[in-house]
Amino acid sequence: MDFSKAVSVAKDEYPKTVEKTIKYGTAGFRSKAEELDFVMYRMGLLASLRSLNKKAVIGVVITASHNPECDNGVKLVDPMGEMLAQEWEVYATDLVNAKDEGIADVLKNIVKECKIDTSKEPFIFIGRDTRPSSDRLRDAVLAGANALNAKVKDFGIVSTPVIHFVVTCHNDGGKYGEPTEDGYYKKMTQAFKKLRSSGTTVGNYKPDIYFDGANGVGALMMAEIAKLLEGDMNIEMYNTGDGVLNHECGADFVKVQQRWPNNVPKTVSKRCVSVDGDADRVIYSYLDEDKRYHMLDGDRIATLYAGYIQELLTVSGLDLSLGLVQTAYANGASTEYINKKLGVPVGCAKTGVKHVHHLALQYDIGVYFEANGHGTIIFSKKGRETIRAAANDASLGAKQAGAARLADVMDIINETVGDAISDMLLVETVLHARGWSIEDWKKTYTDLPNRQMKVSVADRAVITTTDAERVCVTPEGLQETINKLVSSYPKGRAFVRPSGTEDIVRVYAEAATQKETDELAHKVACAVFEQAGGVGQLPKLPH
Ligand code: G16
Repeated sequence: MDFSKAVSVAKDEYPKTVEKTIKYGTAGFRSKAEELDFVMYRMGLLASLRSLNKKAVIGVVITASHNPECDNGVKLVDPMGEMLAQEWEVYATDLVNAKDEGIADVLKNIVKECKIDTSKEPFIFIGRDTRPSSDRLRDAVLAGANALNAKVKDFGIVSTPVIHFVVTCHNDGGKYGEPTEDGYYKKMTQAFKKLRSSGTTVGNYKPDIYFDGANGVGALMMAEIAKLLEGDMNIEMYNTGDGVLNHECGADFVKVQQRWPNNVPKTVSKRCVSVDGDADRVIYSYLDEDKRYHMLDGDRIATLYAGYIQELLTVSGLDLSLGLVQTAYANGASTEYINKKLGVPVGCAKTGVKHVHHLALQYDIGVYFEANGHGTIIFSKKGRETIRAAANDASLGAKQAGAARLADVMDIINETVGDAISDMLLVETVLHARGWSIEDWKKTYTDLPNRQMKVSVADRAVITTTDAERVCVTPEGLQETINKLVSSYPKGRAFVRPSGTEDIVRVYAEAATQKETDELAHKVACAVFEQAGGVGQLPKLPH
């Protein structure tokens, strides 16, 4: 393959503008949008080679998800909807950090090491979020694809989960669904309607929600879904695009700030569903009679799902393993509830869907969720086949009905990746099946008070961790300080880790009361600031 065009376009149109080393993070490259043109161009090149390597369509999503509107980023999607394989993250990092004239050598090396047959035509699916910079950065990806003569299908402005879905559907010959945006809406809403055929208002459950679209693509997608669900759900939409993306609204805002999103009416007991900037995360909230804020995050969703699936497995009599995977951010109370009350095995992985997904693969039915609302359910081949066979076996009597419901759950859920809208539809399904209000759901267990903080440091790479990020290895002495602080708070727990999507260090703390939790989080944040090269002002005590 001749890479001279790739080099000349890089030099003339997409020259490298950043000297610092850039790393492939938790979910791809993410930075200020103005620093990313050359990165996107090179990801167009890389996605083309990956497509040849896998002899399949590869997805590219231009988004910085929950980050502020001025940021942007890129996520690469492997053939079966997985995140880009980790060995290719290394190639991505090499390619992005090469000098313009060094691109050809990196590309040649990838071709050689992966024994890529370059005689075929690469094929890429591309999608982007609503950020103003996304259009320009899409052109940069296209230029990279074009330099390697790739065929490209541009899906325009779509959520990240849609690209995961269409890539999977195309590569498996349509078994998973129709590889179009419409096919995505159709598959989920049809299964949803089937599961709720017994009527909309059941017990304490009412089919009314507020939807907080974070002023992003989730609002556009929900507008389509709402049309298809007319009569089944009453969805009132807020933060649909008039305001700034992710600003004082959306899943990350409500989760981290533990506050009701801006612009959404403060109606007591109403379920509010917040999604993030690329609609792959979801968080539920409500206000009680005293207008106190309550949040039901990824941990709550995971426990709701696991309990429901466990029940369906009992009804259907199917012998399939069920397990749940969380990260260090999971609330201690949720882990205890899963272990002790549900009796479902629970594992802990590093932050990032790629890590939790991997661990969930060991079960026939693996539920994985990050507390930030990013997660899904995956089914093994055996799990899928067993469920489908039982769902079609009339001789099973009542057991068949349980299996049929499990089969519908498989159709609602977007197995390819965490998907805010599909996750929401399954939450609504379970609440409906149980006749639960959001307060009923909240009563299942009591969260330990928790707090997240961000600390700016000169170089967040000085923080390294181990044990699924629960223990800090460097800088030396920081973990000892954290241990000492934690030991003086009943039910205390805290950890620190460098973010893989923002230029900050994240701090998480839990303790018996909110006041103590805030104090502990603040003390740990100050320790990070002092021992890991903090910049700017000392972190302030949260209120
Ligand atoms: C991405 C990843 C998530 C991760 C989040 C935060 O989410 O896909 O798995 O939890 O980043 O990562 P970090 O704490 O390293 O910044 P998204 O929704 O921003 O793409």
